[in-house]
Amino acid sequence: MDKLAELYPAHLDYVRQQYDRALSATGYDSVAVHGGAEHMIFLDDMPYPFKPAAHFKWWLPVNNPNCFVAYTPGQKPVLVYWQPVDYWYKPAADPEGYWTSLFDIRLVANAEEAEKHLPKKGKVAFLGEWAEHFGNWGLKEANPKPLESRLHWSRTWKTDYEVECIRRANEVSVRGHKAAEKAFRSGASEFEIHIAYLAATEHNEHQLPYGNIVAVNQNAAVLHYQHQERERSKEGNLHSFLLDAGAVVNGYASDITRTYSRERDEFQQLIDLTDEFQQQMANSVKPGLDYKEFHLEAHRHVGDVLHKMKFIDVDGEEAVKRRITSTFFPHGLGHFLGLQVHDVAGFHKDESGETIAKPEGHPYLRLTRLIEPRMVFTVEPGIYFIDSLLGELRKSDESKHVNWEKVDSFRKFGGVRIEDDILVTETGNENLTRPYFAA
Ligand SMILES: [Mn+2]
Repeated sequence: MDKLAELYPAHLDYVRQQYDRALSATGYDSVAVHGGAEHMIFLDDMPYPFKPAAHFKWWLPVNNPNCFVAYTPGQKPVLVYWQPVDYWYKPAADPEGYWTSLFDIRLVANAEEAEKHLPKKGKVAFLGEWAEHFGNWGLKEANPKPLESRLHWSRTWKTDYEVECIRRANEVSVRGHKAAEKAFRSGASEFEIHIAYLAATEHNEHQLPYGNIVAVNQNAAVLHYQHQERERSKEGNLHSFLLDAGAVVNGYASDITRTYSRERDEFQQLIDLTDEFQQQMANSVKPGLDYKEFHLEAHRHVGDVLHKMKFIDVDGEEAVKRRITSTFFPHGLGHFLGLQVHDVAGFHKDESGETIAKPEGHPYLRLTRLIEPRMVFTVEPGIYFIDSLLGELRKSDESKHVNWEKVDSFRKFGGVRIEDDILVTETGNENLTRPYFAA
């Protein structure tokens, strides 16, 4: 039997238990979880790519619009499965797979037919993207905050099934990363590299967990660089390549970044030093760690690398104190990963949804919690040469600590980021990404 088939029943049990607890704590008798609907482009007759809602994907791997999971504690969950009669588009195939026997499946031919399969008695909560006609169906309690924050809180701890999905998403994604590196080394354009990645991962663009960041040379200084240049760099003008790209397996994402230098030059040295402390940090992950501290530790490493490579004349500790490292490392060290690339509950203090504040001066950190087994998050430090941020540093009192000639000579490389996906175990961690690069 496939491992996912083996693991799925326990996952569904966990999801059901979490719903049982959350519904009873918030006073609901049942819930209708909507997977979402297609959205039409303004004044056009075609939809945007459909993305199922995370609430829905947590239950089962169905990627089909207008579906519902209807659940009443104590009863078998109902899947309302949309299967229209249509000769313009190919309707969804019959439900198939290891999860089908665990649902009471009702096929419906149009969205409205779904109504009669949704819970009617007692207090019914609705989770998902609201549409006006749901009001006519008698639904009204849309996305109540207390229920939502409890369910988000529960998604903190990944089941074995979820971990296996993320692991497989890593395996697929690394295939793409390897193909992309090869394309870069052969002088391909950003667009050609992007196509090589899609082919190797067998993903359509709309199936990616996020838009690929395919950044050659100084484009790597744009943190979420969103274009793909069609033109190749002229020989001698090709310096560096940063790829931040993931994959999706059964709704679960991977999120991986690698950086390459064309030559064995000083930029390669910067990559090596970043990779060294990234691995050291990733290997040190264990329960009890405070991710806020972990983020600040990364800043000290960034400072040490900048000092070692003589970009600055103060050591790591001092560079953090003077906030110099924030110019070179202006994003958070990482974030939760799961059904969403930036998964929910990164700031939760408890199930009520109260939050843990970010450290002062670090507004972009997305994870502030104490680390526990079964969490999955990224560790992704970076060092960049971003014109606008360097401009501010240059005008500041700290400018005197910077070797500007050296900094200027690195602008053409853009920057480096190394990102792995880490599972926290009882005693330490499992790196979900590295083994596939080694294979
Ligand atoms: Mn990331």
